[in-house]
Amino acid sequence: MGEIMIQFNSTITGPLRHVNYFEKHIAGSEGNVAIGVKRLGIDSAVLTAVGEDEFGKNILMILKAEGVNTSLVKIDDSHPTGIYFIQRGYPIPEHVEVIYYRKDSAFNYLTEEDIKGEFFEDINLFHTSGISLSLSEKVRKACERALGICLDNEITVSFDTNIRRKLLKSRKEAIEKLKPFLENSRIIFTGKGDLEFIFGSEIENVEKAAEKFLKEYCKNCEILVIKMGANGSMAWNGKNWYRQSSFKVNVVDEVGAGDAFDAAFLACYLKEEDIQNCLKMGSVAGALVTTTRGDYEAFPGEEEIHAFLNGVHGKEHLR
Ligand code: KDG
Repeated sequence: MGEIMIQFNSTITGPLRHVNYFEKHIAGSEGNVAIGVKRLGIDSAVLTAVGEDEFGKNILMILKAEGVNTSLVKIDDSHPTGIYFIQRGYPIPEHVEVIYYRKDSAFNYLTEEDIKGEFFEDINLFHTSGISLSLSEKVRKACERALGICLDNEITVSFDTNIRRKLLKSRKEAIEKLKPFLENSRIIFTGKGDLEFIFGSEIENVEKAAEKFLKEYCKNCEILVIKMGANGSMAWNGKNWYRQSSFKVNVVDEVGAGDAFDAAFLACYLKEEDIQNCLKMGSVAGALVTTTRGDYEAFPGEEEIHAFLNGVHGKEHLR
């Protein structure tokens, strides 16, 4: 469950006022996850809303082409599809900035009443993220209703903290809004930056911080995954910590890497593979999607994962 938007990805570096050409993609964290798991053979559906407009049609067209079930997508004739821009290398070189135009978008008007019990029949896992909880009050309540239905039906809830500083003003606000999902999710993905935001201070020992996070906020969590970009990833299953290095690739666009990681990890989890392998697949997918512009385009299927691991980006390129 989450917002899928149109992404206008700058083709050059510099301030947007001087950018004349953009690449158009569809993007949005939870939608990226739905596409990713489907590419790895797991059926998925997205619970979202788009406007009754060309961009909404674009999103539906791509989701359908990817084989993602779109029957739960609400088409809103009063609000537009959300959009955002990616500005590159300015004002911080090597850095991308995400600029949203989504305040009044269709997804923000999704309500509790839109979330029906029957949407959750026959599903094994529900995934959303902190982005959805940071948008409108309406949509946050809709997410909480979805959570309630999942808990009543013993559906595994997976949650990525996905803290977006442009959407959350303070640590207090983040904790308040994320709390129900932190408390009730069985699988939680987070990152060092998100933990720093939640604790309000810099973290030196990620393991210790993660254990504190589990103890203070995540009482039903069975698997905690910490993504650390180029510094690898780690996962805790209640007994042990597992670690995975990241794969070195030429990064073109890092936006979407975390979602690719989640998708590949979840696909492996749903196939009951061991946690170490889930981390490894997450790392491959996370690395691969950074090699092209757009969030999900380079997300691998099984075949591409094997090709990647056997090919030039193999073991010798492990950091
Ligand atoms: O994870 C990638 C997303 O952050 C990006 O596609 C935009 O979903 C997005 C958001 O809300 O920031």
